[in-house]
Amino acid sequence: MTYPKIPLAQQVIQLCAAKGIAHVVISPGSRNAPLTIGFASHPEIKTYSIVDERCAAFFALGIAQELQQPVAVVCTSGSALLNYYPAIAEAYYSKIPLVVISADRPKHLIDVGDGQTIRQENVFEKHILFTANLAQDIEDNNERFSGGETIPSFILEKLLDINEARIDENQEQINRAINIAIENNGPVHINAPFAEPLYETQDSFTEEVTVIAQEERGDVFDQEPLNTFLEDWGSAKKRMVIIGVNSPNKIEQEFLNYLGNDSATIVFTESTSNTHHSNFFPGIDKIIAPLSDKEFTELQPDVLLTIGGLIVSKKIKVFLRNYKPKAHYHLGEDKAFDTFFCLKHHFRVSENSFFKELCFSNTVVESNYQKEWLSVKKNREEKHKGYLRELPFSDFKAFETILNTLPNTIVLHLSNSSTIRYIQLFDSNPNIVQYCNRGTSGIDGSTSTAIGHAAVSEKQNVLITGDLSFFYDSNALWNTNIPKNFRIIVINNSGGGIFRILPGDKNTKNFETYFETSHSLTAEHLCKMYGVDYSATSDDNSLKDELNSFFTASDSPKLLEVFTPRTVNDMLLIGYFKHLVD
Ligand SMILES: Cc1ncc(C[n+]2csc(CCOP(=O)(O)OP(=O)(O)O)c2C)c(N)n1
Repeated sequence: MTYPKIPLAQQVIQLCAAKGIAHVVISPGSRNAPLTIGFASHPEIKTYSIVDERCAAFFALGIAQELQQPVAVVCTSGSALLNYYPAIAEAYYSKIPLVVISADRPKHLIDVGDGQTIRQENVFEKHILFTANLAQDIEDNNERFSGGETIPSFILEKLLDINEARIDENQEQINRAINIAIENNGPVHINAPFAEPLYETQDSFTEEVTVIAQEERGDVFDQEPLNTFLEDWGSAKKRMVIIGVNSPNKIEQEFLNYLGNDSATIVFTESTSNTHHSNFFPGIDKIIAPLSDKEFTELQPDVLLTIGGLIVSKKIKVFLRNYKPKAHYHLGEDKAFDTFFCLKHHFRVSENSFFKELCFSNTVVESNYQKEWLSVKKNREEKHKGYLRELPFSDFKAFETILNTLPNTIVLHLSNSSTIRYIQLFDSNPNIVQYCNRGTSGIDGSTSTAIGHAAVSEKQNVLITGDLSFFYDSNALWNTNIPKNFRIIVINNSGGGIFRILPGDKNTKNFETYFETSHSLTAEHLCKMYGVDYSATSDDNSLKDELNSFFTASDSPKLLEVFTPRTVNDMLLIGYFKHLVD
């Protein structure tokens, strides 16, 4: 084994391993050499090398998303670290334990004209759960204190005392950072200053570390809010549940069935909720987009329970802000958002233990709420099928064809923004788990996240992405860890199709230049450069042909580029929403 001599680097590496960090994504640099050398040598840690830090951090996020474990990223000093920011913000809002470790210069070398140096301490302040600004080991600091000269013994003794205290403090800070990432599901930053020499190694760790255990979170119910909830819920004839981003199998099916079989309850689900029941209402926009004021009043719930992470549908947010329920409760162990400005209480407990309490309470009421809206749902389904039967080739049609062809066994990744919105209009296949970076809804890391997820997944992973999102994150393909069975489908509508769909004005001056950013790029050359099999299609029949063999085993990952008509797509979608009420 080859481990760094620098005690602080030894502490960081050993504590990461002891806390179960088994995957570390490293970007190249010199200041981080002590960490790189040690992590790469550690028998319990798998390391990945990715040059672009933005991609590296999203790749790590994908690993953490699949394994539900903390994953670390390691980079050098300077702007390298700032490139982690998009993924840190995504991890912050999507509640993913990302442990960011940056190497830094010693404090006295900051802002004195040294290269590759910025102010790294607390640099992610607004979107980080905790920052451990570590102190440099004094023993290691021959740059400042010895400068090649012998230090008088009385000074050396003092320095060693200070050093002892620093080592303890560093240890406490590293423990705390990793514990917080695990306990609270989110990003943390460990900033570690190292002085030269950076590359000196030894065969084993000599620095002893103390592991501080993280707190186990128990499900503790506050009886009073639970009683209030049961009263609100029990007396409501119109109960609404919305399930946002949620990991598969998190909520026991028994409880989902309980909700699905309650005649007073409507459960709206998004495709990223990964929850299913025949009485649920997937495709929120399909149900509510065409509603009149009178119908909105009929749909307005007495009580609302939200579960899981962020909600994609803008329409439901507008609806519930205008037609507020009497009370909104949120359920889940992580942070709650007051999305509808009427949040009454957040049950910070696991969904399953909450539903156990609910199922034991007798809250059955007579209600037609679900029945009436199920008939609206049925009607919309028929209209949906009729419209798609006649639909010319377009984004919408391509999504239908692709969704009908996806194998049952895959994990599906979706980019922002119209991709995830189109997908929501279709019923999800219950066998297919779906993910999308909805924390910040960025177009900057979808491919990297999907590849990270795929790298540790036993299943085949498929990404469906828009063209801007794909080209934005094309460095994601600069990665030697892409599984051969990984598949990318680029819906290339020659620009940001979402801007034609959003209620902005397409006649705005320079719409195509500054909003849609239309282009004629194709993914072909990138595929050639990165060794990805490439094929393209621009009509429904050839799309079906391509999809026939697209998912079967291959020697390289594959990308299918689907060209759709830029100026027609939006008209067809607008026509769809009109057709739903005709
Ligand atoms: C990093 C970042 N920059 C800008 C945006 C704003 N934005 C949202 S969607 C979008 C266009 C996406 O275009 P594309 O990937 O081609 O998908 P389409 O809308 O055509 O399906 C942009 C620029 C964003 N979400 N994230």
